[in-house]
Amino acid sequence: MMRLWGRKSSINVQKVLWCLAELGLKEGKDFERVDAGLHFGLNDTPEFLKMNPNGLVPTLEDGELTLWESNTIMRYLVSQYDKNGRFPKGVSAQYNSEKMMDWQLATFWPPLRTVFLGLTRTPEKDRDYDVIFKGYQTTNSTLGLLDNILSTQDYCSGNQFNIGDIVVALGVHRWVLLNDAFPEKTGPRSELKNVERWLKQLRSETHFGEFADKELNIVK
Ligand SMILES: N[C@@H](CCC(=O)N[C@@H](CS)C(=O)NCC(=O)O)C(=O)O
Repeated sequence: MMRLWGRKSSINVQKVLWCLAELGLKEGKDFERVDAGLHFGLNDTPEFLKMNPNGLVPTLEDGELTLWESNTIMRYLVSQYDKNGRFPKGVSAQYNSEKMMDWQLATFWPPLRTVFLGLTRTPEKDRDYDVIFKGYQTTNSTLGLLDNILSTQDYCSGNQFNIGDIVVALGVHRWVLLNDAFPEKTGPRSELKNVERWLKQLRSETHFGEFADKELNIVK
């Protein structure tokens, strides 16, 4: 059986779990999941490092294949397991989604990751609040671009839901939670009507609500 390594509180594991759910693959029946990372440990053992030398989750084992990098794992799952056409096919659908996945990794997430790590993983005495504030405000501007995209199409990946929406939505959800929990440290959060509409739509049409954090996981 396919095996996924990773704790449910990891945003990168959440991406994979949400994708599996959209594909109709069930934990315990179609794949098993092993809690790993943070207080669960395991990800620094020699056995784990043989599978993933980065010592990070998620890591997926499927038969002979071992994969790491959440976005790659999702691409693999869709290519192998989308038997019912949950995700759109065709060059333009695929690459409009790929574009958003690369944008999430390279542009959108890095400044927000600094905010997330600063506020939830760093002891108060070591925090750089200037960097945290700037990271959050940079993300506000970056998400203005997403809001514009969503003013002319239903999903960030195009007019159909795709895995690009999964990776971006989980990050946007953290952007909301960080401001809710630490408004005075992040500064104001931009009002983005189209982004709000899209998140609402994902909650009602997809498995988003099952995997997104209910609240920030704070470990310091
Ligand atoms: N680029 C990697 C990043 C993986 C990553 O940073 N994983 C974090 C959790 S989100 C991790 O394993 N942290 C160590 C831990 O949980 O112990 C991916 O997308 O899979």
